[in-house]
Amino acid sequence: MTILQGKKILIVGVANKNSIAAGIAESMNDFGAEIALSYQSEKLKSRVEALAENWNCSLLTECDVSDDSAIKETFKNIKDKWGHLDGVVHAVGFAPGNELDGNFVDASTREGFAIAHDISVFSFIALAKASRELMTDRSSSLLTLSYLGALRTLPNYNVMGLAKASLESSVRYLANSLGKENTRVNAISAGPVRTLAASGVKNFRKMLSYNADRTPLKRNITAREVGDTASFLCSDLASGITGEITYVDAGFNITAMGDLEEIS
Ligand code: NAD
Ligand code: 0WE
Repeated sequence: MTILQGKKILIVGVANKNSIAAGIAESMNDFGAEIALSYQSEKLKSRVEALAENWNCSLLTECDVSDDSAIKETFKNIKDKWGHLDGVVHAVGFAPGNELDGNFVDASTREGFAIAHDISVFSFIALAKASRELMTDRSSSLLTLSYLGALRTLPNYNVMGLAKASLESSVRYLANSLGKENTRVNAISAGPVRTLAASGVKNFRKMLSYNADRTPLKRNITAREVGDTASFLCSDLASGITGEITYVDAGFNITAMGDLEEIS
């Protein structure tokens, strides 16, 4: 299928083959998109280069999203190569490790809050600003990745929950702001996936099995499943959808109580 044929899309946030952004790149490549990738730092360059060979990736560039000049340079490279752009995928999230360990009130600091919101939220707005002239008036779309911790508490997610709440609000404000230029803005709220960002998290294995047991589908989701929904949302099949948070979580968010068989 070729629902993304002729679409040029920048994907920000591939670190390795397990990244959700890698599942998105793989799907978008299968659906016919032309892909540009950006990676955070020199350290990741060779790994992302090797992955890019598997996809129809014609542009690879370094971009630390906390650095305005790096963002500017990234879109200059895209403008020089392509002249325009049809989509930007933001799959970036970060808080300092000590913010995500222990009781929310004990763990929270002013600096950690600022970093989490800068890297995980403002960067999406910064990408929207910098891509604007390349995307305007050409049925383009912006997509970001959220998590249910935006709306509900869970152990240790702490300041990232606040950042995801702000990110989801940004989706609505950006959608309203850019709608008249025919740019759509959406988020996927994904269920837990074992990625680099998840690997440092205490008890992540337990969380995956807790989650799988309680979803209607009785399993966890894959990065490729997130990728396929991303392909849909960035395609013209989704031309009427903007400002929306789409759940790819095997149904976890809809339940208040699961099956009671196992409970004493
Ligand atoms: P990942 O570690 O593979 O990806 C996170 C990416 O963020 C990495 O590529 C990293 O290089 C990048 N990044 C961090 N700081 C950056 C900076 N300053 N500049 C540029 N890039 C930077 O992990 P992932 O789980 O694939 O995360 C992708 C997105 O998905 C995040 O927004 C995360 O919150 C979200 N998400 C993850 C899960 C999960 O369970 N893994 C679930 C729902 C949502
Ligand atoms: O959004 C995420 C990942 C967020 C994340 C993870 C880390 C770990 C390493 C952001 N910054 C960092 N910084 C680090 O130093 N997810 C949805 C995956 C995730 O992360 C959790 C989770 C889940 C689920 C952290 C605590 C509790 C649950």
